[in-house]
Amino acid sequence: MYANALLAVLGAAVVRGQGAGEGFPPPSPQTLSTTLSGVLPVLPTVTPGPFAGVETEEGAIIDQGPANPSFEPVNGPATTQSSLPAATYQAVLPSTNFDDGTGSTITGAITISSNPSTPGVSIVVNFAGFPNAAAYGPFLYHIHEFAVPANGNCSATVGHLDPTDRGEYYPCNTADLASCQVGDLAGKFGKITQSPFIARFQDSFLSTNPSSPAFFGDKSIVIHSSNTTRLTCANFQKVSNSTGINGTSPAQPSQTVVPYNPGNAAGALTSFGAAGVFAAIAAFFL
Ligand SMILES: [Cu+2]
Repeated sequence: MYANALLAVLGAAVVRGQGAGEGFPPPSPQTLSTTLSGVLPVLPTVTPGPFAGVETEEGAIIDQGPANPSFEPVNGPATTQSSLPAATYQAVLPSTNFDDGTGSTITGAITISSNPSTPGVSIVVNFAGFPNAAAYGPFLYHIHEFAVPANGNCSATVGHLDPTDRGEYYPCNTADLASCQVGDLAGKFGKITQSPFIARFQDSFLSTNPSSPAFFGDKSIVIHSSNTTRLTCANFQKVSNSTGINGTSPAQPSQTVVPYNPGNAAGALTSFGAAGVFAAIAAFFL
């Protein structure tokens, strides 16, 4: 009942949000200086110096290069993660978007859990409330290198989780996921083109081991518009010491969206209560 009520409210919000977004141009690109951007969206071995000749917007590259299937990361392909510690992490989007210029608020959560049966992790994405896809999409989402600070500044998360030092000039080659940026979820699994967006993926290269360079648990998720404007972001929080989203259950999770209070994710999880969080997570996978 509770979940259904939430969905009804959410559905209404989605309709209103899409209506509000129609007819409005995307937010004006905000090109940051290299010193403010603090990210290296270039090929370190190809482009001399950080950002040389590369246009960036809020710390992310705007125009990617052409497909280059033979390109390999500077540090070699990503390492397949096995024998990971049992853990589930979740990033719950805040109730207010970082950039609300689209007139729609993206809500929901991404949950990532270690996988005892196959290498890597299981990823369940459950987002809703995207603005009009024709105007602002398709949407990108990545695991970024740093956590969101208390003021909610998504730009402070800097660039993508990229332990192999691939950079993001060349698009991810989906035929060779080990060559992609580890944090480039949109590149590996596809951009978001529908709302709600509910999906489940297996990823071999993310780690729940805090000592691994591919550890994501102290990092963040960032959702961008098609021009890479950062629309919203949230920090991953450990919600369980078990592999909560494994098994043979159907790939399609429910559309439950975890309630969220303004502020940082830690505060929301505390106020929501551990039992509620676990119930919500369970609802994801039923
Ligand atoms: Cu990103």
